[in-house]
Amino acid sequence: KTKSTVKVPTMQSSQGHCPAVSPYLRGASKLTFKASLTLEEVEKENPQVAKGRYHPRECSALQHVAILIPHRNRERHLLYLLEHLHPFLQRQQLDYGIYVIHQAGSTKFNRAKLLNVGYLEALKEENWDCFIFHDVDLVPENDFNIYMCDRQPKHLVVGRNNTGYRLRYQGYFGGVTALTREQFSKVNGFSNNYWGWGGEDDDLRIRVEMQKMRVMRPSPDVARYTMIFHTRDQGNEENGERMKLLRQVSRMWKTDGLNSCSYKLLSVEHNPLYINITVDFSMQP
Ligand code: UD2
Ligand code: MN
Repeated sequence: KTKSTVKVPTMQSSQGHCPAVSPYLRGASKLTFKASLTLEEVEKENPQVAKGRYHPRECSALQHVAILIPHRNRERHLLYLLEHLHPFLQRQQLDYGIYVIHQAGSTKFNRAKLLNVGYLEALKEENWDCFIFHDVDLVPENDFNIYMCDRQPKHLVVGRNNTGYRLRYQGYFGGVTALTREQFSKVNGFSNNYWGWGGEDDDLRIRVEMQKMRVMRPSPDVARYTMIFHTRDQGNEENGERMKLLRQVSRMWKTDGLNSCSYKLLSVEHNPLYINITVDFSMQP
């Protein structure tokens, strides 16, 4: 008689670190966005996520990653992003938390400042290694686009569906970026002065380059996103000051950023699938 052998899953040791490449990755996936989707359904599909957080049980994650999503009035997009991002991050075996930073009121939207708030508030809960700054409407198409930080700041959106999957321009740094806690603090975070649409992503790239860091990108065949269709939001009109601001970065970066980010914190709520931070900027100059 043959002895039965128990197959030990070598890549899932109970104590050690997770492997460099997760065994659960699938590659390109076809994304669908069901019109009738509800938050309850997404919660049911993610029973292992609690209070916006997850960690793999089978190994200890290589990085602790905070996903920061600036938000106002894009509930539908947020739902689709949560639906796709949770299983995506779990397949990557990450220890992660998803933070949605919500700007209250109707004053001009300030994406960059919201992301600074997200960084500062998330660090009060946990000493995250890595931060992913993530538009609410961009859904990653390939799970080999790894949501971990690297030795250099990383730009994860090489291409998206509505721009033919090509890099928009050389220095493009918008959409989704990954910086370590140290990289982001070294550049003093984002500028707080970009109200309305545009420029804040270029400002961050200039800060990164001034610190002699270099933007890196995953290969174009994996760094692909679907942007859920939208028009320009009310309250996020094009920022006419942005060219002027972009000429002043070298003069401003040290005093405008994380160290000058003032805001009124209205609430921090731990929902099942994300941590919701609501802030009021209306008192700010
Ligand atoms: C581009 C960049 C984005 C940012 C922006 C200029 C890409 C893929 N993205 O996005 O990173 O640099 O230009 O500011 O190139 N938002 C709300 N509610 C609003 C307005 C904005 O939630 O009322 C958030 C949301 O997360 C959204 C993000 O801000 O994804 C960027 O705004 P957008 O999607 O209107 O701008 P878009 O697509 O031109
Ligand atoms: Mn968009």
